[in-house]
Amino acid sequence: MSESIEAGPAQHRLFFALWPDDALRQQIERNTCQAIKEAGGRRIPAGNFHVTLVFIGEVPEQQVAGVIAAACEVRAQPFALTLDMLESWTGADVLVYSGEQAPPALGALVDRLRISLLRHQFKLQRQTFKPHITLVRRLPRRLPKRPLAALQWPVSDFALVESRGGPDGSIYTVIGRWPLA
Ligand code: 3AM
Repeated sequence: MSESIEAGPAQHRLFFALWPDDALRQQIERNTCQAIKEAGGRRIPAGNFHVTLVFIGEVPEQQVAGVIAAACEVRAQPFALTLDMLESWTGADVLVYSGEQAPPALGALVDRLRISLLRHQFKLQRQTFKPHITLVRRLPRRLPKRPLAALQWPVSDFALVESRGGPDGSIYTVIGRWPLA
């Protein structure tokens, strides 16, 4: 058997996300650093902070263009996202910075991404969407939900991101960004 058959086609683990700029990343760090210290567990590096919109999963190399085409067809309005709560989610054992009020335009963006991916023949898992940034994984104990300093995020685009496993956790690469207008 040849090497290429044994290795199989290259796969890309992809998801759509809101991707903060450096100033927002610093603000997220400032707003959450005390809570993260108290929580323990494995902290997510600030460079990896994001809000997942749709998790797509493993996509063969030759189908990545289809994901990009699906993104290009999405039209959605810019919106303001507020994150203002700290909560731990059992099962996933994560600590997250979340928003109680998801703006309707954010829900519409998620729906349109899902619909566009389905039109391009991508199968998606059912996912309930609640906007959040994961701060800590392998949380050692559940923490009571509480308000946190609010982050006001003016969202003007969305990103397609590739996730690869690294020795110290996930390594994310932004493959493309699309403006909201
Ligand atoms: O943005 P968060 O941290 O909520 O947990 C993974 C991360 O979510 C999630 O996709 C985001 C980027 O990696 N993820 C990973 N595997 C997943 C799966 N099989 C998954 N979400 C759903 N199903």
